[in-house]
Amino acid sequence: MLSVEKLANDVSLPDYDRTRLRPRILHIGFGAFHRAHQAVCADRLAREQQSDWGYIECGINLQGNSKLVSNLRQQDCLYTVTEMADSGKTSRAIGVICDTVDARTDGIEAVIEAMSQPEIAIVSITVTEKGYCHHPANGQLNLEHPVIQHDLANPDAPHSLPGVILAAVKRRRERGLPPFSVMSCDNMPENGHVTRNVVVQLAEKHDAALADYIRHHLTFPSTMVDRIVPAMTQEALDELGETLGCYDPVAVQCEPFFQWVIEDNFVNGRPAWEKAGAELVQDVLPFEEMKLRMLNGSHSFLAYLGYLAGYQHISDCMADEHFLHAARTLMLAEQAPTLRTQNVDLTAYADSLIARYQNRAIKHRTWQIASDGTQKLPQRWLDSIRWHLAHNSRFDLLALGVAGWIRYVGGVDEQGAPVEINDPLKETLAQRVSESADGEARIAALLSLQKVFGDDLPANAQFTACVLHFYQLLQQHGAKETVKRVITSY
Ligand code: NAI
Ligand code: CS2
Repeated sequence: MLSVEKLANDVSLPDYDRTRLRPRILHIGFGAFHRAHQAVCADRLAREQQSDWGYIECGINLQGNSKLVSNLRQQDCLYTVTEMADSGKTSRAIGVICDTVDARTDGIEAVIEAMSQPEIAIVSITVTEKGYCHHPANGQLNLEHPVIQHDLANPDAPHSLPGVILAAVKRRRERGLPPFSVMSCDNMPENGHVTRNVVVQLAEKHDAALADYIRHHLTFPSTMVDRIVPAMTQEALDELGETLGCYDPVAVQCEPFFQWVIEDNFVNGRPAWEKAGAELVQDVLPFEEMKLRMLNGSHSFLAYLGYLAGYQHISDCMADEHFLHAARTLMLAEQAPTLRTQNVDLTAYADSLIARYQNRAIKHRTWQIASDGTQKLPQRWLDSIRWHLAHNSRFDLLALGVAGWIRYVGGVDEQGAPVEINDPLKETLAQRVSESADGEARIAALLSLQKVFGDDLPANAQFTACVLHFYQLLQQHGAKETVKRVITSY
């Protein structure tokens, strides 16, 4: 456990009076990313601007484990963040967490009650794309989702993110408390709109007046978030313990880079995030699209092709000149032209992304990024492919990415070993794979996943032929050689 007395001298400690903090933001999803991103920003504000904005950390995932939150409680809500550069590490202890509440240990009622405290002005979220229970292809609430079905039957004891938010809004309204702003920090385009959609659509099923209240009184600012924060492993925690001076089970490691662009649309106040490195803007969409397509799009390409090629980490992919060249070409030739972003030097942006991927101190597993592909592909690749089809331009690398994903979810790697697929549609994927012969039939079976590819892409002969072509190259030559051939003849 972390103990301040044992921490090494070079770990920077919160130098502010933690008792002054007010729990005004409730954050849902105490994952690695939140710990290294939004919480660090709030900690900087408390240190440098005497901000009193503190966090209540909240877990609602009944399938997850509550170990992190219980560990955090045992160490006085303190934990460390270590920035990893090739040139060295910098660690700081984060002190902005005032309290925690977890549905698994405290019950969902305690969660709703915490969200209904008068002081809560913002509910922020990092629950991964799948936590929103929406159709990734169109952003609408998935009413057939088992947790949504549960919440429709049990609105006062919900299990889903939209259900929990709705129950809290209802209670606050009944008590005459001011509404809060709901801020998604997950990697989705127009993440605020997606969140608003799922909450309002669920509300409509119960109570039209409540849905109307949400439309008029709550805001759902969108954000673009960026910092590479790999999942911690036991090995990384043990190693880090040596540097920190004591073992911190809640510790995270991240790259030095930090970016946060926030739509300035809050109903009940907000911290002065702009004083700690964030940008407050009117329209986040151009920033989100740029990041999702250039960064996340190339990440997913490297994840599937890199995994198949035997590269464990993104930095290993970067040591292969053909993978590096393919990632940069994907960004600049196939993603950049599709963007609405203005006044940004996209070549410089691409080069900065490659430099970040080359950071060998960050062990970002291709397998981790490959997870939840059905939730990620639409915004990372498929909208760009639609753009190219409409503009009659080239999308070879995007199609190679789709072919790589199909090989990956086929469940067997190039050495014949099983691939551990992590995806909310894992059963559906496995069924389609087992019921189709490898090759054209497999491609058709997977592309017909309407929730991911829509109706248009599987019906487009140019798209399916392109994916088939690259799939066959992967079958014949393997991922390493295919990427080399495709990029050398590009
Ligand atoms: P993580 O796995 O460490 O944490 C995910 C959190 O979401 C956990 O607290 C988990 O309990 C909760 N969760 C998962 N499924 C849920 C569900 N169905 N309902 C409610 N809660 C659920 O992942 P991490 O690294 O914190 O990333 C989370 C998200 O943050 C990503 O999916 C992405 O959208 C965003 N992000 C992550 C970055 C990174 O480098 N790790 C960078 C930029 C954005
Ligand atoms: C990654 C992202 O896991 C993934 O899918 O592409 O988490 C990526 O590391 C972040 O978006 C960087 O900000």
